[in-house]
Amino acid sequence: MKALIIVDVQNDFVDGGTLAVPGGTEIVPVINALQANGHYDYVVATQDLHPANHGSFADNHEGKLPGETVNLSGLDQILWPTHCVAKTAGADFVDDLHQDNWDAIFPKGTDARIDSYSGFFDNGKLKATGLGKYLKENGVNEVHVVGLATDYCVKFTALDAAELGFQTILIQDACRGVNLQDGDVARAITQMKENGVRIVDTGMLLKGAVV
Ligand code: VGL
Ligand code: ZN
Repeated sequence: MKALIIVDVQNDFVDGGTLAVPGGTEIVPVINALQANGHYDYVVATQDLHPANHGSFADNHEGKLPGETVNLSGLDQILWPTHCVAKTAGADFVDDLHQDNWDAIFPKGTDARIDSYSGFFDNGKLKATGLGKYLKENGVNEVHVVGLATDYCVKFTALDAAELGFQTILIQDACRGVNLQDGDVARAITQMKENGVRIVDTGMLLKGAVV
């Protein structure tokens, strides 16, 4: 069984959002084409969903700016602009993204004291979101990961998927990265490859060239 995991394609991560990932809007039609292909037994999405007082927001640390690092519950935490606050439009999925065929949605980052880049676990791996259990219970053995951002939530989702034993494919052109530091996306791709994640393009999949 194959699942498509759509990571954090939410208004705050695309053009006009508070943490807009460059080119983020461009992946929406690509992901829609992948969903329409009928290739997947399951389509699931993750949703970055923070309380307003979340510890990853620079606004919640006096005198700190986005891009700076603090200690949050014992872990190094990069500070971000306030984003994906629950019950705000920024946390909603992008309107043009087809959502009618989704099987499940997994929220993450809901605890103010801990961030959660991966769709499977929070950053300290204290709690699971339920995504891994859901996929295993449904007999999924292969996952394809797409979404935002390549160098954060997509990367950690793909790494955890591989570690959990799923055959894991990253569909490179259906993702975009933040590139806080030059080369972050390229390094993320290398790290995923080194950990057993296969890197492909949408064109290869739609042609049936990925087996
Ligand atoms: C993300 C930074 C903060 C992501 C989420 O979805 O990649 N990045 N929160
Ligand atoms: Zn976040």
